[in-house]
Amino acid sequence: MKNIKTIALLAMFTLSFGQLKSQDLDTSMIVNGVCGMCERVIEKAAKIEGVSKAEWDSETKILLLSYDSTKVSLMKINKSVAASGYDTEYVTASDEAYNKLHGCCHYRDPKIVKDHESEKKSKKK
Ligand SMILES: [Cu+2]
Repeated sequence: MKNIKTIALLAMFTLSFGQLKSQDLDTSMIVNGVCGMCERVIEKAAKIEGVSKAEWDSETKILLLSYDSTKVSLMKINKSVAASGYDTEYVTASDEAYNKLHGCCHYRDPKIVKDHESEKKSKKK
């Protein structure tokens, strides 16, 4: 009787560990943006329920994600980021959301993108 209980407990542990492993998916995608302010907005928008990690890099434009696929879909994360005003690989932000961004974050404006690039170069010197 005791043995059966032990086996049942072990089986339960193994199952729950297996589930934890398969639930959290790691992925990455491109999100358009230019600066540190964009980083904060993008990461906050991406970190909805079910997302355990959201890290965006302004130089590579890559958003690293870890999310629980049983709680949230990748599309939902994309839509949340787009709603904050940023274009993702899969969802384009509405002009309305984009226009609400801070002036220096208007990544669709080539002049602003260029300004940020020269900013970075001068910082490196
Ligand atoms: Cu910005």
